[in-house]
Amino acid sequence: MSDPTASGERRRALVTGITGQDGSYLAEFLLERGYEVYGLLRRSSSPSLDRIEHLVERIHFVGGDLLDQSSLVRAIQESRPCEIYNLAAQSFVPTSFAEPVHTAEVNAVGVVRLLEAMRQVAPEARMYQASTSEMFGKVRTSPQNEKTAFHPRSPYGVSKVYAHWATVNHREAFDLFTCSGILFNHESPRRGEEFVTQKVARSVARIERGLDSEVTLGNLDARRDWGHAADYVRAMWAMLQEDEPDDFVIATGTTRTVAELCEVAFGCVGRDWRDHVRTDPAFLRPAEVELLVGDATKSREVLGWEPEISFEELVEEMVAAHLAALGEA
Ligand code: NAP
Ligand code: F7E
Repeated sequence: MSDPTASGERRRALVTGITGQDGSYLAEFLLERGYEVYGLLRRSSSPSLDRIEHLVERIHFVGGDLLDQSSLVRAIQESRPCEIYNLAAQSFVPTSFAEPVHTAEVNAVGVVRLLEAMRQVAPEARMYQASTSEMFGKVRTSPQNEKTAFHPRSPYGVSKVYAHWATVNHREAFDLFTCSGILFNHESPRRGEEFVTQKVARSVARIERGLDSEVTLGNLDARRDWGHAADYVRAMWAMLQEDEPDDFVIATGTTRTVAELCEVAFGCVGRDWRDHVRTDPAFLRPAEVELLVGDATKSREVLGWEPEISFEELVEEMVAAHLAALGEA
């Protein structure tokens, strides 16, 4: 395949998972930098373009699915990317317990399909793989960095460990420029409704507007290192601009419990979270990740990456977005 930038064309990026939270922020980021953005769109009875509604005119969509090898080959042939960002996944941990085989097909084997398509069609391209702090699972040491051993605690975590090592192995075996970004939890007003930050933010707004009186959660003691998706997509791009491919942890270095998240979120509207939060064992997981806190020293030193949005600003933005969507009281 010819080098698309050789003739002075705009740089091209292929983004899988473009309809998801990170895909929408990454598409904005790449478009701002003058990239021609191609988004892989899988067939569905009604495409979920809500998060990229404001960008659809500026994105080239190519059909494809991580479950289908030939569609990935065609998507790369059509888009001729310099950079491939693999953000597509079955990303909800509880669903991975209910659908472990589907999760493995998409998140693990799907990545091998994409790596092989890249090797066949665009071996000179650079690829980013969306790895996760869930790979650390039952953590061996804290904080977790690129050298911390993996011990995943869900079919989701297991699938991502496979994909991580497939990414490393294709780099070592076939000399491909493939990077694995080990990102800790990152959220935004575009976060899926089922994740705990969005569930809490939405409930705070509904309670404030008198539409609900309480929210039911699972484990309030679990600790997460929560950052903002807009900060984290900058790191994805930065990894692919380095001279050599490598793996990087992206995290804020601070950790909070789900209870602390509730305290900050209900505090945004001057309420005491203990008046509105109840728990139900139905939301507990068969195996839990109790503590995550990342050490992003390498990213700071090599990529010059730092998060800019604080946890409090993030939660406030999420609650404000729900309040605005519900309208004035
Ligand atoms: P998300 O909002 O759940 O988006 C997932 C995306 O994957 C959607 O665009 C979805 O498309 C697409 N997808 C699902 N199955 C697919 C398939 N078979 N073929 C093609 N596309 C498929 O996830 P996110 O929060 O943006 O996360 C992006 C990536 O980072 C994921 O790989 C996730 O596992 C990983 N990650 C996320 C976090 C986090 O805290 N957000 C942290 C670490 C790693 P549809 O619209 O068609 O469903
Ligand atoms: O759970 C606890 C739950 O579902 C966070 C994905 O993006 O980040 C995400 O995975 C914590 C867990 O995210 C409820 O038990 C309590 O300890 O928001 P979550 P996650 O499982 O950490 C990683 C990095 C990814 O890679 C994933 O793709 O909150 N929790 N009560 C609850 N969680 C949910 N969802 N709902 C509750 O009611």
